[in-house]
Amino acid sequence: MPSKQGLDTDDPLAFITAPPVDETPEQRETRLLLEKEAKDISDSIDEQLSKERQQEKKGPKPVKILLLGQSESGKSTTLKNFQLMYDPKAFLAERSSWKAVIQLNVVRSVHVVLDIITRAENLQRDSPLVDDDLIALKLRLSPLVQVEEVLMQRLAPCGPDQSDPARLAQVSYAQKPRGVKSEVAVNSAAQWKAIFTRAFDAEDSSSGAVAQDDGETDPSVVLSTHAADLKLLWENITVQQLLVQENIRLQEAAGFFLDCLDEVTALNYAPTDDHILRARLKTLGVSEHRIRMTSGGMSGSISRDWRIYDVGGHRSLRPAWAPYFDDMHSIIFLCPISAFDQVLAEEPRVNRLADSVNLWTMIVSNKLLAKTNIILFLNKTDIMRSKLDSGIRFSDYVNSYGKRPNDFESASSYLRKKFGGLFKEKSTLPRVFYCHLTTVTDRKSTQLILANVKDQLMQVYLSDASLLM
Ligand SMILES: Nc1nc2c(ncn2[C@@H]2O[C@H](COP(=O)(O)OP(=O)(O)OP(=O)(O)O)[C@@H](O)[C@H]2O)c(=O)[nH]1
Ligand SMILES: [Mg+2]
Repeated sequence: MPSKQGLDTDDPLAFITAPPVDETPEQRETRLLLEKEAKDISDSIDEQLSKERQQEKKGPKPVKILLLGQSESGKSTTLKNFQLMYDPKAFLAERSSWKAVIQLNVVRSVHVVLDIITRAENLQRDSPLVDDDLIALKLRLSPLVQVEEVLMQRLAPCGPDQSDPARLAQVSYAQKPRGVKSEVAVNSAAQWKAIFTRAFDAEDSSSGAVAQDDGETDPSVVLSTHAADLKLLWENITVQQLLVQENIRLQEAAGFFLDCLDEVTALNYAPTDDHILRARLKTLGVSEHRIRMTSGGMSGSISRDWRIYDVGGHRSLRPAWAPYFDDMHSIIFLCPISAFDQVLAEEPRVNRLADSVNLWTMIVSNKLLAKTNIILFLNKTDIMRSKLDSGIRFSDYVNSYGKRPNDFESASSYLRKKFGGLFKEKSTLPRVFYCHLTTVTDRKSTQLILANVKDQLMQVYLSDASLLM
């Protein structure tokens, strides 16, 4: 059937791209020129992609590693360590983007403290616990709440993605348990870093063309002008008492920076590597990170492309893991052992250690992963130590621990045996159990472990003929 414009085509949408009926010879010439340019560009992109595909087919297959574990287990922090060690240039380029995340972590902690003071005020209207000085301090710090909004707006400029229940949960403050503030999450690492890098490069430039900030909402300016008050708040005895009363251990919470206010509130603050490892930004979806790894040996050095996949650990995000299982060479599974006395933020009836054990059982018994190399990181050992030292009893939460000593060595070796036992029992094919006690926010110790993991995986893959082709 001929189209509206008499085009002899079967494509019902052809008239959209067809030239106008009254086109002049000059217009036709310009159009053809533009069309040729567009085609040349498109052809060169196709050619590039095809070359890359050919290259991938010809060269050795990349080594693929999947980071798994519940939310806040330390997956993204492990990825940062890999990048810091083996792709430091990329890590350096992203330094400015992390500044905003750390600022957001700071104001979030402050927001928690301000809310606690408000609750105490409401509950104890006539009590002298919250005195006039503390109320005045709280009022002076209220502009920080606005800064939190500015930073959140920058991170998710279009607002919550209504189609994503996890993201929606992140922005809904009201549904969180008492004392727990919602967090910001990102879908694609590249996307948020691009947004922040643009914003902060503009801020650092001398043009003064800082996007939408004026002095009153610019996070760096507000934090620096309130530096003294922030310290007063964190050092305030009543605040410390209220935190104890409400059983909130902010120091152990993700993204805690109130212990280094001098550094993070400085106007020219540039995050250190250690601060970047401590920064908290929740992951949504799955992101792929490419790193070129080189391993030296007696017979010379060998290079391989590694693809590391970081996933979101929130329960609603776990169904997205399975499509990555069938061609994965190795899994690093993280269990935050310090979470033995905590519950899941998304499911307050579930103990976090029990959730990790269930996840571990599911992963090691999964048939698609029967031949996959699995490495267990029993992580957050620093917090585990301080919890046990402060008198929190492991056996109060893990009945089977019985009367064993409440110290780190006994509890960690108990957990290592439990996880190892499940691994042996549930694996459908025999394989070696690799397990490390880690604190992935500690660069030095983590680098030793990652170097070990790298060499181990390189050995495994060099002996696998299919990976060499
Ligand atoms: N003290 C301490 N903090 C840690 C350790 N590992 C990770 N963290 C912190 O815990 C927080 C959560 O770590 P992430 O790496 O973001 O956790 P994740 O597993 O990627 O979490 P999702 O993205 O929600 O799945 C961050 O603020 C980290 O700096 C650790 O061993 N010790
Ligand atoms: Mg993450």
